[in-house]
Order: sequence, then structure tokens, then C-alpha cells
Amino acid sequence: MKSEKKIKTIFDIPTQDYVVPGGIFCQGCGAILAAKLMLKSLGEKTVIVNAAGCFTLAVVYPHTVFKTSWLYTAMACAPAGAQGIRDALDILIEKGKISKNEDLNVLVVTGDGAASSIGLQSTITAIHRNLDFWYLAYDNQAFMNTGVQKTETTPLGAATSTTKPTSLFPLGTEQEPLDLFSIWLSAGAPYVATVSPSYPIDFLDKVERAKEIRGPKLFHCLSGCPPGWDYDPALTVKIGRLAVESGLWVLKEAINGVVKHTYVPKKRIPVEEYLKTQGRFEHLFKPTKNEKAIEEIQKRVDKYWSTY
Ligand SMILES: Cc1ncc(C[n+]2csc(CCOP(=O)(O)OP(=O)(O)O)c2C)c(N)n1
Ligand code: SF4
Repeated sequence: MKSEKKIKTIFDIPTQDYVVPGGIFCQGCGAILAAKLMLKSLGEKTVIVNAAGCFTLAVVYPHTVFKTSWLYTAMACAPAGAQGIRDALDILIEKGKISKNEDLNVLVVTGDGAASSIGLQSTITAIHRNLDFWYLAYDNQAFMNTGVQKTETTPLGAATSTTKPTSLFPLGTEQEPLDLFSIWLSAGAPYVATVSPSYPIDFLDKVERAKEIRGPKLFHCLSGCPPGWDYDPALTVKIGRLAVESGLWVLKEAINGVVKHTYVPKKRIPVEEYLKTQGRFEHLFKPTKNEKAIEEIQKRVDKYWSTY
């Protein structure tokens, strides 16, 4: 193992989990696994545009833990930052100041809070302008950096610090999550995908296919979060697999509007197997099992798959 002194970037860390010296990300963070896969494929010629969230702590000006360049924006406007960078690169190429070979990928990295709630307006307008950019939405299903508050993608039945289960609202989160895939698709994005770091080949294949496409490209990634979901950090990859094998998290992509499932579980496992791994769903099992709620979650998953 290299000494800590020689570690300058995330790519220099020979560990499996890419935990940064100093413990910036929690152990078992699914979001950093997602970023690792994305950057492995896109490479160093990438500029990351980041809206406030857990990744923001990976950067202390003028240093970052990444080999890529970095632009930090306010939470609402990472796609606007991406537009500025894309325009600057295009102008530099046009004026002959840099060659086409020196062009950079522009990659927005945000949590689901920025992607589905606070930053959705600037995202939709960037898609509408057909901005040529990548968007990694690491979806840990809550505003994690500020203490696990509910976002628009928090799933039905999950407890968060703002949707604690009560006698009035026994499920915790009572509403269906927003479907980012469909939102991007209906806004006209030419490449839209859902991914999981527990299925790295599927993830990397999608990045390769998306490289052929100019315009907005979404990678919506279910990203386990041990403190926010309340589970043992060693279980991140396993829980990601349970999400997909139960059919709760669907792996698919849409190229120019044509939707295709890239992985279909042969025999779906009951959603209960996934739910019971995490403390955020504990109220569905204790003190008594809420059969009705679990059945309802199962019914919604079955309904989705019955159409395919
Ligand atoms: C407009 C605005 N509201 C609230 C905040 C405070 N804030 C900073 S990080 C954060 C959480 C971001 O959540 P998410 O995008 O899901 O990323 P995660 O924390 O999960 O990495 C919030 C609410 C902010 N920076 N800007
Ligand atoms: S709070 Fe969750 S998303 Fe944030 S660094 Fe920790 S594990 Fe990752």
C-alpha cells in the first residue's frame, strides 16, 4: 500500500472501497462507488460540476480528491454551471485555443435532493436546450448531508428525520417517489439510464453506449447510504443487489426515446427481503408486522413488472 503522503487523488488509493484518507465519505458509501465507476469510464478528461451535498466535502479549495477539475455550484444550479463550462470549452475550440482532443466531458454529480427537488428546474431547462452533458444522480433517497431529510425520491414506507413514523402516518414516507427516468425521458433527453454500483458491468456498458450520444445523459444510480438507511456498511453491495432482484430498483436505459430493460431478474424475490435489511423500514416489521404496507409496496412492484 502506498503511504498516505503519496496519495493525491482517488485513483491513487489502492483500496477496494475508495474511502478517502481523513474519512470524508462514510464507509460503505454507495455514492462514491457510483462516482468511481463513472470516472473509470469517462477518464481524467472530465470536469465535475457539483451541487451542495456529501461530495462537496471531497474538496477543500484548491485541492480535490479527484484527478478531474471541479466546479462547485449552489444546489439549485449545477446544470447551469455545466452550461457555462460547455460554452467555454466550445469557444476555446472554435478559437483554436484548444484542440478537439483536449475537449473535456462535463459531468454533473449531485444527490437526489438536488436532482429531484431543489435543482430540477435548471435540469429540465438544460435538457430542453439539449446541453451536451453527463449527469450522475447518486440517489441515496434523502438529503443525507444535512441529516436525512425526505426528498422527492424517498421511497414509500421509509423513515427519514422529517418523515418519522407516527400513529397518524405509520408508513413514515407516505408518497410515491418522483420518477426521474420518466421526467428526463419526457423532457427529451437522448440518453437516460438507471444504474446500480452492485451491477458494475451493466453500469460501465451504459457509459460506453452513452459516449456515442451528444446531449443530456442521465445516470440515475440507487446508492446505498449506511448511516441514512441504517445498515452495516459491509452490506452496501448486497443491499443494492436485493433492490434489483426484488424488482424495486429497475435497471434500464432509453436511447432516443426507446426504453429497454438491461437486466431482468429471473425470479423476483419478495420486497420484504430488501426492506428488512434496513433500519429505515424497521417500523414496518416492529413491534408488529405491517402486512398491509408491505403488501402495498409489493403490489406496486408487481404492477410495474406486469406491463413487461
Ligand atoms: C437552496 C439550498 N437549500 C438547502 C441547502 C442546504 N443543503 C446543503 S447540502 C444539502 C443536502 C443535499 O442533498 P442531496 O442533493 O440529496 O445530496 P446528499 O446530501 O444526499 O449527498 C442541503 C439541503 C443548500 N445548500 N441550498
Ligand atoms: S451520508 Fe451517505 S451518501 Fe453521504 S457520504 Fe455517508 S454514506 Fe455516502
